[in-house]
Amino acid sequence: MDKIISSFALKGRAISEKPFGQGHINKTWLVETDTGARYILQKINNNVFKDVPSLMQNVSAICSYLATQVQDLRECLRLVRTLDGKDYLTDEEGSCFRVYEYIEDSICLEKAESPADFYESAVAFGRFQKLLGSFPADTLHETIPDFHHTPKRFLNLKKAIEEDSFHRAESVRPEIEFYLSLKKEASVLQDKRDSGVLPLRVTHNDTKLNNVMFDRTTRKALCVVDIDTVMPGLAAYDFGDSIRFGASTGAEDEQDLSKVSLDLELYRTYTDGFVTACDVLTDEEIKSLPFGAKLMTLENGIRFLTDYLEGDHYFSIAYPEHNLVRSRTQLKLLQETERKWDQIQNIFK
Ligand code: GN1
Ligand code: MG
Repeated sequence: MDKIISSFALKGRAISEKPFGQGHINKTWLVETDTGARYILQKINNNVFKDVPSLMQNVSAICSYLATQVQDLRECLRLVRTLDGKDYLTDEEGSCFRVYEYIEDSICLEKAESPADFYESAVAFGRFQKLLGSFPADTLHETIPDFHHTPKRFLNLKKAIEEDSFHRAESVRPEIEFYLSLKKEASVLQDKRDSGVLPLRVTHNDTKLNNVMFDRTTRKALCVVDIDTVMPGLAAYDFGDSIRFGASTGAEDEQDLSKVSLDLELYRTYTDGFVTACDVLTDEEIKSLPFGAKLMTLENGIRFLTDYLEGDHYFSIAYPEHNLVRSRTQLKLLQETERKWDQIQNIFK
């Protein structure tokens, strides 16, 4: 680890590194040096991101672009280059590492502690999407092809059920039946995307609350992080994934499903913040937002269940049934969405 850290152009010599954050894909550490400077070191998951050079071209271009748009440097991610001027380092085993400057005096939330926190995150993601409206989209690589192609996510689930390599399908029949019963919903946004009814934008695609850094003192959202999946997509994906994660009253991996429901006050608050900050959305896009929330919940539920059936090779897990637990919270949120659908529609009137 020391050899890796010392290959980057840090201010001072690294004296500590601690695991940081709750991401399910990359490994992340907070590094401190003897000058007091702090950094985020990440090992990029190249099982998920198959083409790291392209990924890092995107990341570097987006960081440079955003740096020209913000007032305060704490409002964008800043890559620290290696001593020989590269955006990332590849070690002898082929693992890839990158370093960002740590955003000082910031905090990361797993759960909104007040509607104001959630509003702030909505403004941050809405602003991010609006700003990237003038980013040259054709220069972006598709870091994970078909990332939000929900019909393909369904096909993956079916394949995992048929192969059943870990003999888990029988024990999760009710979950499988539930998700398969929603198959007809999977193509709704994809069809509108393919036909051009919904415009393609440069979107973040992974808009969990814990992918926003807040100022510790003012609680204002400072900076959107985890930009590995910035790609052309639909506004409804970004809106939807935030609702899925942040408007739930329970954690994504809450085991007690009685604690998991959809908080409509938070839902309304996020909608206000997002639509206000991203004031370029068409009427058709605004109409698509609540369905986006349903679809992102469905898609993540399917992905967690698929990963469980395939032996947990994609998302990090802390215990054997972790992915199954995650797929059950999404299932509960989908039931809640169904039950509250009319009230949700009222938010958009
Ligand atoms: C992953 O890396 P992280 O934890 O921010 C995943 C998202 C899922 C999310 C579920 C590249 O996000 O798509 O919605 O877990 N990222 C990737 O919590 O697959
Ligand atoms: Mg993350």
